[in-house]
Amino acid sequence: MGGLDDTREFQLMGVLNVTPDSFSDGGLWLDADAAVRHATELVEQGATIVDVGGESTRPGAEPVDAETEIARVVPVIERVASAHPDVTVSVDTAKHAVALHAVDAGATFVNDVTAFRNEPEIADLVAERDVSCCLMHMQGEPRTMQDDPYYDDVVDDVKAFLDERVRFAVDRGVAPTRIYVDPGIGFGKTLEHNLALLHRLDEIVALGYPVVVGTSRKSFIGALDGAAAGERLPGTIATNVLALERGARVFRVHDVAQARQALTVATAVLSTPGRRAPRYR
Ligand code: HH2
Repeated sequence: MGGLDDTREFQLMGVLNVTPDSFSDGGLWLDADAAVRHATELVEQGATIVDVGGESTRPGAEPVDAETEIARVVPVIERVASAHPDVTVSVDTAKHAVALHAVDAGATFVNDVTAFRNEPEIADLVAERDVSCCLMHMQGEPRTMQDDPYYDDVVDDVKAFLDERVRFAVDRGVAPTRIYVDPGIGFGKTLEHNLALLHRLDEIVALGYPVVVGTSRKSFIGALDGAAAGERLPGTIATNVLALERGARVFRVHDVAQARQALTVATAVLSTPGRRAPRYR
């Protein structure tokens, strides 16, 4: 499977939104030529996975129909897959028809923010075509998910949810080695929920599936220091490094080159031997 190399410490999943309304890059890559050019930039900067999405999932986003989503993503996926055979092309969708056309066009990874709840037959497609998938946690649906999110214990609840969705996928025939999980930062979560998930990410890692983390430019960063979406790279990098240290494997980011440098340095430090147990006074 191109690009999904389990021997790497971390992998970068570059974000490519072919939408008019994504929260930080909406409208930039709606034109297929511009989208394909941007995919090449992401790959040159170090992305081993390019995640192509045709529907925004930002809070309050209006849903789009399958035909519109297919028209946006399929021509881009086809061209990116043929231009970059060593790269994993991912489709960010919760619709079976979109996933099917995307896989036919060369996608080998299905990133479903509903973890196969919206259209469970995506699990059968992933199983039959032996492609990889990311199962993400979300409370509610994008239009209303930020209204009043509630958990008994956000980390325990997200972990139990992901465990249940992994079982569902495996029951439908998906190979366990094809499964990635994601706590869904910003999807039906308050600032405190996002911080708890990042702080205790090792508990999600303990599920035993590679963990994907998507914090890139998200509003919880702005909630902490007032930064606008285009100014949240330092906060994104801080969360990526902390998530790496806790065992996350795949980082879904808009700014691939910068994340790669931060994670390369962090990996070098973390893999240097000789650390003594910290002493607290
Ligand atoms: N976040 C977004 C979309 N897809 N997929 C995974 N696995 N994890 C995430 O955290 C995640 C995701 C939202 O970010 P973005 O694509 O930049 O914006 P939009 O949904 O507005 O297109």
